[in-house]
Amino acid sequence: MTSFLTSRRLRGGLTGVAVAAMVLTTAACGGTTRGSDSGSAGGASASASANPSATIPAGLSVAFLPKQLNNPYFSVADGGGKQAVEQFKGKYSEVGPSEASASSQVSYINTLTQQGADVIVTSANDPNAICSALDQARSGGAKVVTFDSDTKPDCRDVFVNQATAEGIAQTQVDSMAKQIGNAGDVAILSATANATNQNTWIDLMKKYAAEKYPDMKIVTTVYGDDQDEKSFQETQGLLQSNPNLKGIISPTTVGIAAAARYLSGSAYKGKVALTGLGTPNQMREFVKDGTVKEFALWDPAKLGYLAAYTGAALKAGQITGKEGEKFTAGDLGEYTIGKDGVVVLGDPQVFDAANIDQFNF
Ligand code: RAM
Repeated sequence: MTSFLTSRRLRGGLTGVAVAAMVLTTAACGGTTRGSDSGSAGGASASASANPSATIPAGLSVAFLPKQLNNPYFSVADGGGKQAVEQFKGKYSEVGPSEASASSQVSYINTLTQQGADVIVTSANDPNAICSALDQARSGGAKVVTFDSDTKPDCRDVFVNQATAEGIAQTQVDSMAKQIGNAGDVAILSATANATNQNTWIDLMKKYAAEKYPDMKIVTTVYGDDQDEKSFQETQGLLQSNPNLKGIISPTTVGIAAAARYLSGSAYKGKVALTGLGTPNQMREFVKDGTVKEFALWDPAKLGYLAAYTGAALKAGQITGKEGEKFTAGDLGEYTIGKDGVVVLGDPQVFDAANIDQFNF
């Protein structure tokens, strides 16, 4: 099977050597927790593996439970998980709600517990709302990995973070500052009001902007609930009620795509800056038509892939979730558990007109 490391990112007529070199480069940039580069995942250096030689048993059932189905970001992320589960010969499934509301995931967790799932990989819509359901799943023997958006740390075994929260926040604020000359009113268009990841990034963006760019003011935050139409309307509302707005930061793939669509068909196109977190495939047309200069993300498929391998390593007894433990995540190589049971995938990637066509997700 062709690895997504080569099939998704590295296209065109590259030689085997070039591909190998680029994969190594990608790995070096992407794995802040790999090998001797303990990076920002907590800086653990001691090897404390539970039983690193334990093998992943065939037939592990691994269920992905995203914030919501019908979000292209999670389709790609869960697809990466599926690829990993097929590699280690497990049984993959994906279940989830159609809306990303706080308690919408509870009934799915309860069903997975009844079915005896070995591993549950979930992006939490709320830090607390699914905790008692996850406790029951874990009492029944399931290992719980959060990815993308965490619960409270004691509700899961490991959180697979896409990048450090600080890195994600700073990338977006720096991008906006650069585009508006470090000054002016900026609004945030978020996803749901309870989402752990969104709220962590928003807090850090506000702090970082206040310290680094005192003339740039984050004046308001609105919520599109990761629904396309609501996000579109919230963008329209922001522009109407904030006539001096210089820019919008949308740290959600659904929000930024809807905001870009609104801006591109309005008089604000090219006048109000938009940045945040988006998928290249959803944002390509808006970069090409000049609505958006740059935005960021990580490879969601790699995030899902790493999360699946993390769950398998937990269930196999290779790791327990303690800082310093190491495990191998298939084609992505070795990772180390950092502080508070967090594994970090890598650095965010910035996309612009010069590089966007190199990415297909
Ligand atoms: C949306 C979701 C997800 C977030 C991405 C960037 O798809 O809110 O949780 O990580 O955007």
